[in-house]
Amino acid sequence: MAEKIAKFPHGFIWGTATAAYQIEGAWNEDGKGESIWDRFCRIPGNVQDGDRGDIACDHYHLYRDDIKLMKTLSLNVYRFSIAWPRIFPQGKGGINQRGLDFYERLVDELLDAGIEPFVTLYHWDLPQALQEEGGWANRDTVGYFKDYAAQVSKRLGDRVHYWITHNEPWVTSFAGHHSGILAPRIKSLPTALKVSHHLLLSHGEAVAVLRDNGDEKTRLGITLNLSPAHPASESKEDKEAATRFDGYLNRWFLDPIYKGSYPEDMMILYGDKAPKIRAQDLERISAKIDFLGVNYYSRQVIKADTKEAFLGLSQVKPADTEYTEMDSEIYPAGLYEILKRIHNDYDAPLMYITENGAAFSDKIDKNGQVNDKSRIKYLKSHFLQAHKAIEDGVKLSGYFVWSLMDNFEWALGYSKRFGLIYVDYPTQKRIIKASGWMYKKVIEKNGIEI
Ligand code: GCO
Repeated sequence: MAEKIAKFPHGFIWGTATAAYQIEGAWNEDGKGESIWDRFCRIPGNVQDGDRGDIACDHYHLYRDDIKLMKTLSLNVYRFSIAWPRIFPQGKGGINQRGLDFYERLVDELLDAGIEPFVTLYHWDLPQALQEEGGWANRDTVGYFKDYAAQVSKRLGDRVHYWITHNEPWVTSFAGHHSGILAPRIKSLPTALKVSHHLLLSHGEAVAVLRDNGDEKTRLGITLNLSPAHPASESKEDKEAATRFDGYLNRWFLDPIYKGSYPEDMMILYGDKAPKIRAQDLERISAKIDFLGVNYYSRQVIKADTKEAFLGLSQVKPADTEYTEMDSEIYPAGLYEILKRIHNDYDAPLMYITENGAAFSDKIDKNGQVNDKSRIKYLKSHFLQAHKAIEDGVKLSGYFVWSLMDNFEWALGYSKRFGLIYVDYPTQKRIIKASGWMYKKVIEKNGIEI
């Protein structure tokens, strides 16, 4: 029987994503300053098993070998982040050229391998010195971020064409400053909301400066973590609760960027805790961008819950379905749904899936291989939903799997493995998993066998 292939459009790009703190290690080398994650990990109880990113995948030293592996996987593109404290150890003031040198070597090596770099400027590792001055809750940080974006793009802008200002500002805001499960471990709703506004503002400011330092090839965007919010039942209460959750997670970020306004229902709900917005802020935030990065992992099922004080809702775990090691529901149709919804509600922007992937308890078998069947199934089912979205008119131009290799999963330390490549941390040996070999085939065919 002839195999059937779901073909992607010509020019569709395939890659993987990582983040500096999760893979680089070399936490205090070559003049790097301390980040809020270096600090957070040193406080007992913050990270599972007391793990920290001091060494991580030692990518800072092994990047050449890692790029060889990317070549083996036939990647077209590679998304990575720059550690702000490598460039400005104190967050502002004196530049550390050795930090910029590292990223220049990385970019040049990627380009030599024929791999296009996608650079994220902020993937959560704020210089600790800026945190001492209030971090993202301090409006001055917006200006420091702009200076950082200016210096990095001055050095790399002739070779890097794709820039992502922020990774998942919802996580920085709410997981960092409301639930406080991530750095800098603050637990205050007004602070979290203020942080979200400053992050968005810094995005707009960075877009302006990246545009100035760029050329006609420059493409700018932001990455948001988005999920459809489904009501747990048909009841009016559950439906309204799902709408609130959608406002909290999705619209709070999408609306200011694409419509130049915060969602009114959420402004009313947050009341006097809502951020203070100055004239022109929203105009800056909604500066024209070239693409939206979508990180998709799962959907959220929501029910009304009057006992819950913040949004009056709680999350429901559907039964009779599969879950990843992160305990997140495997729900590929949600990817199609969120892409289609953005397409319809936000004027059909060009999009990339900048993260999608799953953690499973991978084991090396007796032949030294990692046969991660669950990940293969997870990825293929999501690729097919992306394919369907494109067929239905969504402007999706590329796909980045999270992640290139197993790495430091934030507060869960090294306990969760997301990679297409297995990392044996004590030896830093890498093994391409079966999912990596599957992905290589997908890339080479620009399509998926069905
Ligand atoms: C994310 C984070 C990644 C995580 C991944 C898996 O952007 O959520 O960017 O750093 O490791 O999502 O949880």
